[in-house]
Amino acid sequence: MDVRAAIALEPGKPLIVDTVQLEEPHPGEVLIEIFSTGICHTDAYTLSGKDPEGKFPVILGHEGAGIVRQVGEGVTSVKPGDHVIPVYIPECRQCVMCLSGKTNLCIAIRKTQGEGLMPDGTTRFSYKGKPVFTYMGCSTFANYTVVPEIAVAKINDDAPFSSVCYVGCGVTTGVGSAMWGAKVEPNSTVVVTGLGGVGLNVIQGCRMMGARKIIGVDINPAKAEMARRFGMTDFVNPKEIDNGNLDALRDHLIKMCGGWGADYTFECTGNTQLMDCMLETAHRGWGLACVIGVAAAGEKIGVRPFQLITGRRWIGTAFGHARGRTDTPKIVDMYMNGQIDVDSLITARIPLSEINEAFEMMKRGEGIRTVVDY
Ligand code: NAD
Ligand code: AHE
Ligand code: ZN
Repeated sequence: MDVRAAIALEPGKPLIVDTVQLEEPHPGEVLIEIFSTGICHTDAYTLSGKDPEGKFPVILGHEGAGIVRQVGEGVTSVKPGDHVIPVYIPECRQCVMCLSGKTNLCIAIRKTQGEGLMPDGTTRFSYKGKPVFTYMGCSTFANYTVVPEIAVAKINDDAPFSSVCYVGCGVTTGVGSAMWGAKVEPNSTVVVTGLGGVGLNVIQGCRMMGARKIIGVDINPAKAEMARRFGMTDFVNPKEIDNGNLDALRDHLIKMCGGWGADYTFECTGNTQLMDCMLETAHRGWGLACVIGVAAAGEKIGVRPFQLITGRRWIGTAFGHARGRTDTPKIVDMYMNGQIDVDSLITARIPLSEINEAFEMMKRGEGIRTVVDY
């Protein structure tokens, strides 16, 4: 069938909005009509050419919501008409990762997904007769997409697509990191670097868990107002602390947390120097530093091991530790019950034809999340 899509033909170039061809779902796959998709910083990262798994031409996008229109042979968990979110971390419930109960990082189709292919090693999209790769198993910058059944989360039928598409990545990553990743305790102190689409959700997650002091750190002071609305108690602009010297920033943050550091830190920019700084800002004896931001291949983090010997702990999280099919609908329900605010963070809604301008806005630091409504 013909579908409308934004195609990334090559790295670093604007997307082409055009008609592409989509094949029917193969066995074990699901055709979804996508009604809305958010634009996450990770889409911009892959488009930049720095992602070692970036394959081109590709249809990016991994923050979508829509309705199942057709299912391939053998599909039993969803049916046409179901409202769903495609998830980039699937949940097969059979692999060693899923069965461990210790991680959300299902391994069933990770290899082909990273190669931009469906589990059977082929592609479903094509453009001008040539195959187009799938992105993170989702490719939501198209008004129809085909995804494996194990990557389809069924959600509340009443949830508005234009809001809950964002649950497909940023909301769940942020809120889940506080709730399921770090398991923030009541009355704790927290530092969050990067007050964007993910960091602000970390902040609302930490507030929900009862943190008493939440320090937000961003080089863009325009982000502070929204962060305060979401629970930030103090704002620090690193540029104003000894001209951006990160040792000085660390000492400043440690002092703000009472002298021994923060109970929890969350790094949401992808800057590796800040990741080191956030480990060193964690409390002596027990502080937990959580890496969320994505850094390019070849970039490294490193601190003096003494920092770990003296009780600081380093973890990372993908999709906020959320199990794709089990936990995504729970975050949608939290939104529907009014426990979390998603709408205030969606600062622009646009048609697909304006998608390149949305990437430019992200680069300029304007707004928080942009959603494309098909
Ligand atoms: P965003 O563009 O909305 O926000 C990034 C924020 O970081 C901006 O406010 C920017 O001003 C700030 N920033 C950039 N450099 C900074 C610096 N040196 N010091 C302080 N602040 C700085 O991006 P987002 O969508 O919130 O994504 C944030 C990061 O999280 C990206 O690296 C993205 O790839 C990653 N991510 C990871 C996961 C995961 O599962 N681990 C999920 C989603 C996104
Ligand atoms: N191909 C990238 C992977 C980057 C990465 O870590 N992605 C996160 C999700 S970011 C969503 O916005 C993730 O899920 N990681 C777990 C996984 O298995 O990829 C790179 O840099 O190599
Ligand atoms: Zn994302």
